[in-house]
Amino acid sequence: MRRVITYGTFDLLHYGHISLLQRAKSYGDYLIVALSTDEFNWNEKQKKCYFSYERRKMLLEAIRYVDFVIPEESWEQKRTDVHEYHIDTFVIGDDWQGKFDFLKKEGCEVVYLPRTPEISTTKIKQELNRKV
Ligand code: C2G
Repeated sequence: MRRVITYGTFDLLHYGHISLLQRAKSYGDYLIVALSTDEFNWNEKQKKCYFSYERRKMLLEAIRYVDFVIPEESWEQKRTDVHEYHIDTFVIGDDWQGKFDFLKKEGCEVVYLPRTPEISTTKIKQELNRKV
């Protein structure tokens, strides 16, 4: 069984996220999503999520491509995650191009996928604010 992992915030879940998850799943049989906790988002990414971790986790678990959701609590956990979960392939959007190549040394394939360019959580929030 080929195991894939990806990481992210996935707030205001949209079709760009789904497309990433669908493509990530195509690299294996089992997809783990390491979901950024509310604390990690705020402390490390200065992101204030609209939905709480539990709500974002519930949404991800409802997606057919997602097999298991774990918390992302630190930047460093990727190295241990790939061993703990016997990961074959790490997948993430190409906005992170090159940032996680160190995982190749852990015996993990690293894949950067093209983002869906026209959609983002920030854009959704901006457009909703304009319509108010
Ligand atoms: N994504 C995408 N297209 C978009 C928006 C997002 O393909 N229009 C992808 C991102 O490239 C990422 C995933 O969907 O692979 C989740 O996006 P975010 O929630 O924005 O994730 P991010 O904040 O980049 O967190 O340790 C890694 C970080 O946790 C990644």
